[in-house]
Amino acid sequence: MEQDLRQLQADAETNLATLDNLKDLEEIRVRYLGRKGLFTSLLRQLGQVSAEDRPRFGKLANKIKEELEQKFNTRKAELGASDTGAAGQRDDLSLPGRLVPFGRLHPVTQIMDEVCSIFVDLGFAVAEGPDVELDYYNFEALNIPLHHPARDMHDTFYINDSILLRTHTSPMQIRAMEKEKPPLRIIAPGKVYRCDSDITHTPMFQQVEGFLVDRKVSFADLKGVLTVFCQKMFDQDDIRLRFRPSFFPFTEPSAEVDIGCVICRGEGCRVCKQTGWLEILGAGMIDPEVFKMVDYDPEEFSGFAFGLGIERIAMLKYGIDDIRLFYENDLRFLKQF
Ligand code: 2NL
Repeated sequence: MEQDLRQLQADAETNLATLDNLKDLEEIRVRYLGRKGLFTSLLRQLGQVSAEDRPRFGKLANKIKEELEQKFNTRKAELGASDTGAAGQRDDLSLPGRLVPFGRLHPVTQIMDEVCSIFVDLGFAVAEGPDVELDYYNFEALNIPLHHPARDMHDTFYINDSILLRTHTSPMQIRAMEKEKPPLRIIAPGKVYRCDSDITHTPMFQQVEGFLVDRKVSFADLKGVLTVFCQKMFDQDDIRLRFRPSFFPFTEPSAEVDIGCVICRGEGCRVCKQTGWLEILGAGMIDPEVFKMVDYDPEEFSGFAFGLGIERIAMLKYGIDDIRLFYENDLRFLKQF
């Protein structure tokens, strides 16, 4: 009996050493260790062995079986590394690797992050808040009372009489002023909504507004901050800025700010419509009426505020002429950034 067991083990090991693929390995494993294999039929003969010898042979049989199983597993792992299975062919190591699809940030998000980080470097803190707002924070507190003509400019999505989708991120700035006393330097980035859609408008767009309040803040401070921002954003130290008088209900005086065209450098081109200038943001000195709404004394404090559209900056930076491209989710477009 012992002789037979050892012979079986030796045969199995010889087979194992000479085979060279997983298919043969499985065949041989079944032949020796399978339920109806050679090993099992040998064990059946254990019944004919004398009761006295049986435990010894039993133990030996178990030991040999365990050893064989171990050796099959080791060989299987060795072969597995270089075998493709069914066809019995090896991997072609010269094939190029499979590319893992790689995600990236949306171009508007990339510009948003860049804008925010420039203002953070200038000492501004970031305040975020809800897209669904109270009429009070979106309009009333910003010196735009009910029936004020400025409400028409905003094409607001109303949810009910007092709740709406914010049309700008200024509500966050009002909340910040309600909570804290000056000095304050805050930017409010986020999505805003207006019922409008054409090549320069989408119903949702993204905005960064910023404001600074302290004693003796002047229009010169506003010009300084916006100049540094434009220099960094457009990577151009000698960038030119132009302030055109304008009107916003929440600032006085107000201005629209242009930069020298970054495409033609002022020569006149399609993007700047031959003017040499590009409008990039609106700004002004915070209206005393807004200060009164948050219980700041306009005699003691002054401040500036500004707002800029992120898609507009992305369009200028990348030479895109239709804002809707950003939100059509066409991967052929998005993959370029
Ligand atoms: C634009 C113009 C602007 C502001 C936003 C503001 C906020 C507070 C008080 C006063 Cl809390 N002003 N924001 C001021 C001037 C212009 O945005 O063209 N945005 C795209």
